[in-house]
Amino acid sequence: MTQRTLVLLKPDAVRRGLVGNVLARFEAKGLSIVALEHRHIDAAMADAHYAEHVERDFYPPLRTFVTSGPLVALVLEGDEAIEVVRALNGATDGRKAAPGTIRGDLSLSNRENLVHGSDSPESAEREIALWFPNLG
Ligand code: RTP
Ligand code: MG
Repeated sequence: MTQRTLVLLKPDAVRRGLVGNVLARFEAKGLSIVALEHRHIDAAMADAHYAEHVERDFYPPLRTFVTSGPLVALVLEGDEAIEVVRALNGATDGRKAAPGTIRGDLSLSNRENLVHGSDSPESAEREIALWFPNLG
């Protein structure tokens, strides 16, 4: 089933010059970019995006990280896009993520792990509406 999912190329991806590398992986897989924006978010936007995590111990440094510089937000579309993107991203902790995945190949951190991908159809709908309210 064709799905849309919200992806973030987090500030570490922009700082490290890995935007092209990561986008190329998604495109090569066959996913289509249907929206894309370079953006530096504030704490309120970080809190809205990570609403499920705001009370967690790991959230304050995560907020600092995601607001530390510009990121690239995009919507990808394709067959089973939500699950496919999370498989390409790899496990959350870059030190444990499998080689061949974005995090497994390019990240050595549990926080600065380059990418975000929506984790369910409900999350994708909420996150796409939050980041791209004008997307039809
Ligand atoms: P994401 O939401 O970014 O796609 O990543 P995920 O589903 O694999 O991981 P999630 O559990 O949703 O955590 C969101 C982001 O928080 C940071 N994190 N830090 N213990 C920690 O220090 C810790 N745990 C998670 C990561 O940046 C993770 O992607
Ligand atoms: Mg998550």
